[in-house]
Amino acid sequence: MSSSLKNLSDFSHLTVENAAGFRIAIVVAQWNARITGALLSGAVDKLLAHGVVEQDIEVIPVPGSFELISGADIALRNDGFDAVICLGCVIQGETKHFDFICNAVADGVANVGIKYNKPAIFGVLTTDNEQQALDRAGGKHGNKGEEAAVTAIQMAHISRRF
Ligand code: RBF
Repeated sequence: MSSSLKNLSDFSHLTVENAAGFRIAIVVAQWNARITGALLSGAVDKLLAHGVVEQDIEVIPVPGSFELISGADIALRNDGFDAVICLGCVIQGETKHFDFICNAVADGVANVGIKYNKPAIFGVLTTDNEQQALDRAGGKHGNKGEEAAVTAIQMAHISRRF
């Protein structure tokens, strides 16, 4: 399993350029709020550490991960952001909701990025249980929010360059 080999907060294989001047939207789901709150903290701290100023980070809370799709669309349609980061946590339950939500959000976020020609980052944990999510929200496997922030910075640089 890749997560046992790779810590989500280990960026030693990457060169991350300064991100001063970038405007980043973060859409964050309120389901599993303890976990998505930790993802949000990780993402914001990472953006600040790489030079994004607080005023250039817009946090947009949405009810659940399914709404990350329309939240990302709302963020990018006004052309004010260099990237949108989508943060959520979907935990396997007793019904088929897990599969429907995960597939819809992955496809939806990708399609929003293509629609607006801007980076749309998938920072969504999809786990079997809460402990696996906690392990990836600042626990022993790092923080998916940090990984999403670093990905947003890298993709925003690439987007500006070409
Ligand atoms: N949203 C999440 O972000 N994570 C979840 O684990 C999650 N599980 C759900 C399970 C059920 C049975 C339902 C009905 C909704 C769930 N949602 C979850 C909310 C979903 O993303 C969305 O907000 C609602 O379905 C309304 O569109």
